[in-house]
Amino acid sequence: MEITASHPLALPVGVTLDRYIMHRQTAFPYATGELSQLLRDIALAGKIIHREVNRAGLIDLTGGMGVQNVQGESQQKLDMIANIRFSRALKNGGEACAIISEEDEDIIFTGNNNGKYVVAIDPLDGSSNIDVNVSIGTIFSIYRRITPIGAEPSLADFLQGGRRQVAAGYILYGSSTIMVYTTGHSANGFTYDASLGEFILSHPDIHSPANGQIYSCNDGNLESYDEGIRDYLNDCRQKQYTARYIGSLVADFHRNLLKGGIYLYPPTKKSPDGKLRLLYEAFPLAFLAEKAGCLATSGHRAILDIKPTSLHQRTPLFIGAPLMVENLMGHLD
Ligand code: AFP
Repeated sequence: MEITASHPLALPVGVTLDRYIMHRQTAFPYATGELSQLLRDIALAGKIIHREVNRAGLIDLTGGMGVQNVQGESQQKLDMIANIRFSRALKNGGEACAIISEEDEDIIFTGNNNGKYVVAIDPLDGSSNIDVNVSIGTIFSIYRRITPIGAEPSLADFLQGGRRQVAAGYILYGSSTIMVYTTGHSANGFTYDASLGEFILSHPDIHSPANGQIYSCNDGNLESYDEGIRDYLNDCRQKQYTARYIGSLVADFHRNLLKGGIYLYPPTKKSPDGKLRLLYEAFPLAFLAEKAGCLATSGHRAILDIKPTSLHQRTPLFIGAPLMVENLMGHLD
């Protein structure tokens, strides 16, 4: 067989996440490399979760723990494992002085009081999909601490507001595993090549379409949505848009980001403040979304303009293609 220059075997492997992070760091002369290392720690934990998710059915990792997390949701075995993996990676790394997680009520102090950063994380989102081989994800958000280095970090470090994030992103464990993140400039995606053990740059400088034809929401909640939302959804149906809802925020968001669409989780009777968490779901995705040309709103204000008041605060979330979000806003009071 002749291997030509354009044959897949002859093509370069591409840029690894490590190399990309290092390259980006050199663009900032005063960068110390700590944020870069923190991102690498997150990627490493992501590789481990990729492994656990892929063999979950083989080693009794599916199913619930028989307990509820701080959100009152039933905790899955993989939820707990992902939480341990990420906490351990961040503690061992040394760059993060504190973490908050969907799975823990209080701030987790890493013991690294000289660390410059705090991390808010949803270690495994969409966990009700684990047992049925449907895509799930990790969402993370990073802030530079505002408490003095060396002191014990505090709640204030986490309640700075979404626009103060220095990096945010997600890892989607889907038909392939992909890490998408931004440090406030472009949004870039790295697909995991398990045979090499590397994330490889596959989606450079993501720009989402300005408009789209996909809408994603839990239709079963329709009766409990406000009239404006129902109106908008009716409009989508009349235009014969495509309805797609996985029930894993990361997966729904990622598809819409690439193809053009809107994700909606409005207030419902059961969750009048919305279901999703501001600090480790809405903020990081909104930060990333804005870098990729999308919009994110609670229906009242841009998600990134919400002033956070507590660690596990919830918010309604409407996020996606700017023209679709603007059209939705036109239906709200
Ligand atoms: P779980 O982690 O409990 O499955 O929740 C997932 C999630 O936070 C988000 O990923 C989904 O988009 C949303 O909840 C689904 O909620 P509904 O089941 O109420 O539609």
